[in-house]
Amino acid sequence: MLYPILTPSRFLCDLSGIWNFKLDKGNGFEEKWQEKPLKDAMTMPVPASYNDLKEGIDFRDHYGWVFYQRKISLPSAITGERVMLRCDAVTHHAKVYLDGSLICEHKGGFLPFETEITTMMTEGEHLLTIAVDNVIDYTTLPVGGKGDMLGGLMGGMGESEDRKPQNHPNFDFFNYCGITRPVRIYTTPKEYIRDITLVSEVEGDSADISYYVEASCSDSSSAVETGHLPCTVEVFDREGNKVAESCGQEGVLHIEQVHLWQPLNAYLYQVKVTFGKDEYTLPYGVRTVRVEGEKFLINEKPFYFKGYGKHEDTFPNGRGIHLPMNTKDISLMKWQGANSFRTSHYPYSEEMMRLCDEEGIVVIDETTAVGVNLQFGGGANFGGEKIGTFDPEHGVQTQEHHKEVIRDLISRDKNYACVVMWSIANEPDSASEGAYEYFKPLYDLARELDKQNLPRTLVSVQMGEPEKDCSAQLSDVICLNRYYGWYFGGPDLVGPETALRKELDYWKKVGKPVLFTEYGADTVMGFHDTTPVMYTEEYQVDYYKMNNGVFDEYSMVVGEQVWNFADFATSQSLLRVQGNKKGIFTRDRKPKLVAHYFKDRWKKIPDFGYKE
Ligand code: BDP
Repeated sequence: MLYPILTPSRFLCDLSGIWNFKLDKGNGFEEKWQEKPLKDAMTMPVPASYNDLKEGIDFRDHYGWVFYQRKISLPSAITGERVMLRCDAVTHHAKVYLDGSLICEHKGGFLPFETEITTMMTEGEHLLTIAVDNVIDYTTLPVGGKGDMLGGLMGGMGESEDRKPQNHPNFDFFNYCGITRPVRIYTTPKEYIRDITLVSEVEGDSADISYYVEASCSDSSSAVETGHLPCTVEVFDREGNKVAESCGQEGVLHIEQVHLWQPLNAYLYQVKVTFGKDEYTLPYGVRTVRVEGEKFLINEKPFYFKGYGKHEDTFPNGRGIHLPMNTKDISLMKWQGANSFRTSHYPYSEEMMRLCDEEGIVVIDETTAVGVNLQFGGGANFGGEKIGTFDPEHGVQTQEHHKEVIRDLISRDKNYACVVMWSIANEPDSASEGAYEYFKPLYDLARELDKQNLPRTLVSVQMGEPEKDCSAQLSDVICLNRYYGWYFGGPDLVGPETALRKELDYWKKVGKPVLFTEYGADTVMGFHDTTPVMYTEEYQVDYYKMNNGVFDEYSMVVGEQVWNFADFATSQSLLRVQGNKKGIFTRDRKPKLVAHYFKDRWKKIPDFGYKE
């Protein structure tokens, strides 16, 4: 799916601003709120998560639907064009109405969807309503549990009769929701470019970019393929010189003396596609990625990942897009010598992906599959009874939706040079019965859809026995979330060090690259002690020194992504002090002691060839 941009053939209008808003306590659809202006509405900015924007726990933890509404109209200058309404992310489930009629529905809170509104946008004003549901359960991604994820014995008590219905995230981040990314109207000519796919091969100092342009007519629901209009593709370098050109909807663009997109040294070409009257320009970096033995190769050189697991999490935006913070985060990463992050635990905004392409930040792109693991909360997710995550009757029912998410993610992000690996899931129950059968088709699907054949992984949880983890068979890179010295063994660091070595001895035999995608210790900024006790800034430093020391002993460890870049909001629990405090930076991006330790370490570790 193409990112919406303004071009000589495309008009673009951003509907960001203050909308009308109302919480639905259960009667919204019955009273048909979508048909008329909302009564007693409150104001609400779009885009943003709504939860932290008004006061009171009932507002913050609202369960179910909310309604957003505004009027829209179009300038007569665009009459005759195809008009699209695009929502970049609505968390988690959206029903979109125009003048009271349902025009589209979408499940999943972190990927874009769009619908054509050409014929409905007649002269004058129209009422746009977006109803948004935040309910998560065993059919959604992320997964909602039936008990408290961190609560252990509390699991299963969540549904007691005297509690009103509420979400029980089976994951450790606040269930922020609403219209979290821009809503836009854009136009195209009637015959238009539907999608562009680019795949690079590099040979010596030249590159061949294979391209595929999908184009279609808009006036039929069957979207007829059109081969009759002229299609040209031109590539321009940074200075605006044309360096390659081709005709037809499919072909190869040859670039001599190619400038490669490199981590922390990005180079983007502009690929301009013209199809009939339609024109679209895509920034594009040429680079190659592959795994060979224990190595992760970018442009054929062994890369070492230094960086983070992150969140889209700021105050008071919640998960709402925050362009200045994205820029600041990348600046802080560069200050420290970091080169990469994982989009834990959902796809990030397209604006962030484009920024990473520009800035040369390497990205592991993760789906929304977090919480596919019913062993959390002591496994007591079903009225106190343990059930298998993939139990056909009582387990998660997410596989079909998971496929949709993989399809939409790859369709959205396939052309970004910054994306070097697909993460199919975070901490699923991948060592349990049924896991292989659940995941094998998902890995196959990713391979089939991604013409670049990027490596695929799943990020594995410490609870499972490594020997049984299906990621050993399925993943191209072994990604480990490990908490030796925190959840496992802390405050002792000696026993956990031995245990970590023992586990790495096992992975060494598997013969694939190993990447630490999470390790960390909660640390409250300002807590200090001469004896480094848990939660102090000193303990966090010692914890990382121990772990990093072990990583350095193993040649197959190709990177360290710390958990987490910054402190972040999550559900309340006895283990969380006003949020998860594993940040290397605080939520407002002030460095903890350990940020300086990592700066020192990462500045000394080269991006390429660290363990040679
Ligand atoms: C891992 C999860 C991550 C949590 C982290 C933690 O992948 O989302 O926030 O642990 O406990 O299990 O801090």
